[in-house]
Amino acid sequence: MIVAIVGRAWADHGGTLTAPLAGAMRLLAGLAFALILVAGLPVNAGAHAALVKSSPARGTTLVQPPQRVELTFSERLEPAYSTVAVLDGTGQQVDLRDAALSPADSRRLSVSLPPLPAGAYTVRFRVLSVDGHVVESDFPFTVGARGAAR
Ligand SMILES: [Cu+2]
Repeated sequence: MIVAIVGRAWADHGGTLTAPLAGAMRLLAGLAFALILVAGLPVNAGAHAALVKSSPARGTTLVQPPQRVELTFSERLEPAYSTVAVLDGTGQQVDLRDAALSPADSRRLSVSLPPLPAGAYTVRFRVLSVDGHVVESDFPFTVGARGAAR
């Protein structure tokens, strides 16, 4: 049905094309549109746990080192299979290894930090949403030089 609608719209604009070419173009346009719809479906209808908010935010430079990293996801997470770690510039894990979901809201995952020296850090997380899908990603943040003076 969608293909038919797109095909008709295309035909309205491409009235000067010869019939076989117009048919092929109509089919291509329909296919492209259908592909876009299919590709968009998991995003629209899907229940993957997407990261919607973080503290520190992705890519920020902080003057004061953060005391913890907090992640908020779009879906509830399975506590046994959801974790977050903070790594320093050499890949060494520097958090206090107490990553846990918030008891009040299982969409929120956090881990606490010791006083971090200035430098570049990576927050790496791997979470399982209650629909059974794993999402794994990471993002950087930086602690500025004045933070190290504390
Ligand atoms: Cu999912």
